[in-house]
Amino acid sequence: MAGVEKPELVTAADEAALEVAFQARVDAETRIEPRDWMPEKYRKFMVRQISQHAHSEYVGMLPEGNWITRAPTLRRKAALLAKIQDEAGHAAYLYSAAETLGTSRDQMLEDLHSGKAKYSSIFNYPTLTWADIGTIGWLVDGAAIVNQVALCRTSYGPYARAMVRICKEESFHQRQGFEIITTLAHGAPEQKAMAQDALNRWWWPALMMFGPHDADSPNSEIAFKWKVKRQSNDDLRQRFVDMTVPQADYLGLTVPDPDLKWNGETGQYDFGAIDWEEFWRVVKGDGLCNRDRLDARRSAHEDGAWVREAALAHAAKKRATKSAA
Ligand code: FAQ
Repeated sequence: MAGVEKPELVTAADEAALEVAFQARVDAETRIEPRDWMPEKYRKFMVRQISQHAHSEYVGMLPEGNWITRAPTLRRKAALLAKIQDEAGHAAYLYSAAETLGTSRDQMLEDLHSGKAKYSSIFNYPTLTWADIGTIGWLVDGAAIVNQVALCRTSYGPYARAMVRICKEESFHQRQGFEIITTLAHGAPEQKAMAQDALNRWWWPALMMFGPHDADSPNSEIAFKWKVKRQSNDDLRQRFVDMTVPQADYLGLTVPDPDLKWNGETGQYDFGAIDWEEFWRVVKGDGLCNRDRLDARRSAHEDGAWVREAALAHAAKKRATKSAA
């Protein structure tokens, strides 16, 4: 099916017809591409979600970056470095995908640094021990995969394609985390206690990554209509719980939820209430590490100004040499 390109002059009637054609394309599972006509609301919605996602990958390097110098072996250090570098790559693909919608990287970074833009709540929790690094791979990347596999079929082409590659890399991240946690959980009693303590602190924040309950999720209705979302926040959260509890059992660790129990009728785990007050506090900037994370990103941006200037000067010089030739 050919793309619906924007005509030069658009009347209100044209606009309504274009919107109908746009929705028909979405309903027919045809990907929306950057040069296709799209409603302004769709464009803004995608910039919001993709840029928040990019910021999450970008800020998400910080909790793990904290442990590069303290990784227990050279092998662990090499794997952690590679993982963190992958997260930088994910941010880069996602910023590029958002740029195809007409925003700029400078604008997105300004919104992040000013505190205007959101990023995932999970990255506002501290990494206190090496077990936290294993737990981030196991739970945080594990939750990210559950959410992002669904996004590989999202309606905006550049975002969906970025997600395919990101998911492949996230599954390596999940396995490296699970391997760290397996080693600790099957190690000395002190190591097992570290693994349990990390699970105690990261379990509930990991469940919060999926966002508010469906009934309190203002973006979901339109996200389903535009096939940005394919599965609801609660359905994905449930899938994550069902997948992760048997892994904790295998490790001999206890999920910190007294209400967690298998429900033979639904074929799923029932689990306890999430502390939504904590969730919103963290989302609104008052988590344990929100200020540190933004300060670290702002100073990295300022310290890197000379690299950006040098790269631009080099590109300008190359262009000038090419046009003179
Ligand atoms: N944290 O109406 P909904 C990763 C906001 S990547 C902060 O349900 P929606 C990889 C939401 O933005 C992790 N804010 O929203 C990695 C909205 O506010 P707005 C990031 C949250 O968009 C691993 C408001 O609440 N993944 O981890 C959160 O339909 C290890 C109402 O919520 C993505 O970004 C939250 N947890 O559903 C990196 C995936 N939840 O914008 C390093 C793409 C909700 O109206 C190390 N995003 N909010 O002002 C999505 O799938 C969706 O945006 C959801 C939220 C599911 C996150």
